[in-house]
Amino acid sequence: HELENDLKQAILRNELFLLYQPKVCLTTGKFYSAEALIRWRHPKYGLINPAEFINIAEESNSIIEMGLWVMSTACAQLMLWREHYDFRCIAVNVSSVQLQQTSFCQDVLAILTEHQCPAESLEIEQTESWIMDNPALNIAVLNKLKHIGVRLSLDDFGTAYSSLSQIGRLPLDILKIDKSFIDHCVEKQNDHMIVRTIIQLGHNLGMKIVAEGVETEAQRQLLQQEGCDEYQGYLFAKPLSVEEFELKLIQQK
Ligand code: G
Ligand code: G
Ligand code: NA
Ligand code: MN
Repeated sequence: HELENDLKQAILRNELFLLYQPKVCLTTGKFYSAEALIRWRHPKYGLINPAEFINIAEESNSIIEMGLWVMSTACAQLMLWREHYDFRCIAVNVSSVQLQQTSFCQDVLAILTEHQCPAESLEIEQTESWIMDNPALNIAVLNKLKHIGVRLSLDDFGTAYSSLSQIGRLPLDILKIDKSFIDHCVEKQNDHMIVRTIIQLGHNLGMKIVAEGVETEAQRQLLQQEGCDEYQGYLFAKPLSVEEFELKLIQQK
C-alpha cells in the first residue's frame, strides 16, 4: 500500500499536524480545554483526514509512533497555552492498538515528565469497543492509567457495545455523548430522553459529561438545561489551527 509506506515517513517529514477543538463549559460559556485532532498534509494528495489513514496506521503499526507524537505534541502545546492563558487541559484520541502496548503507561509517564505536564491535565479519549473486547485485561490498563493520574474519557458513548454491566466498573472521568444523539435531540423526544438519561447516568457514577457535535443554539440550550457539563461542536468552533485557537483564547481573556 502506497499510503502505508508514506505514513512511515510522515512524522520525520513533518507532514502531520494537530488541530484543536475547544471544549466549552456550559456554565460559563468559556473553554479551558480542547481535543487534539490529527491531520496529514500529504505531498501528493494534499490534506488527508484521520478517517482515511488511522486504519492503515493501525494495520501497519505506525499508529504507535504516531500516537506518541500526538501525545507529545499536544502536551507541549498545552504547556505553552497554560503559561499564557487561563487554559488547563488537553485531550488526545488513543487507538486501542496503542492502549494494548505493554509499554503504554511508561510511555505516557515519560511524555508527562518530558514536558513537566501535570497528569490531570492530560485526557485520554478511547472508545467502548476496545474495552469490551477484553474487559478484564483492558480495565487493568485503565486502572494503571488512573493511578498515574491522567483523565480517562469514553468517546462516542452509546454507539458501540454500551454495556451497562461494565460501565459502572470502568474508572472513567468523562463520558462523551455521541453526535448521533445530539443531532436530533431538539426535535425528537426520544433522543432528548436518551441525552437526559446519559447525563444522569454519568453524573450518578461521578463522571463529567461532554456533548459532541453541537451545531445549533437550541441544542446548546437543551444541554445546558439538562445539566451537561461541556460541549464541542461547530456552533462554538470547528477544529482550529494553533493560530486560530490562540485568537479564540485572546478573545475570551
Ligand atoms: O477530526 P475528525 O472528525 O476528522 O476525526 C475523525 C476520526 O479520527 C475521529 O474518530 C477521531 O477520534 C479520530 N482521530 C482524530 N485524531 C486522532 C488521533 O490523533 N489519533 C487517533 N487514534 N484517532 C484520531
Ligand atoms: O470520534 P471523535 O468524536 O473523536 O471525532 C470527532 C470528529 O467530529 C472530528 O473529526 C471533528 O472534526 C468532528 N466534529 C466536531 N464537531 C463537529 C460538529 O459540530 N459537526 C460535525 N459534523 N462534525 C464535528
Ligand atoms: Na475523540
Ligand atoms: Mn467522539
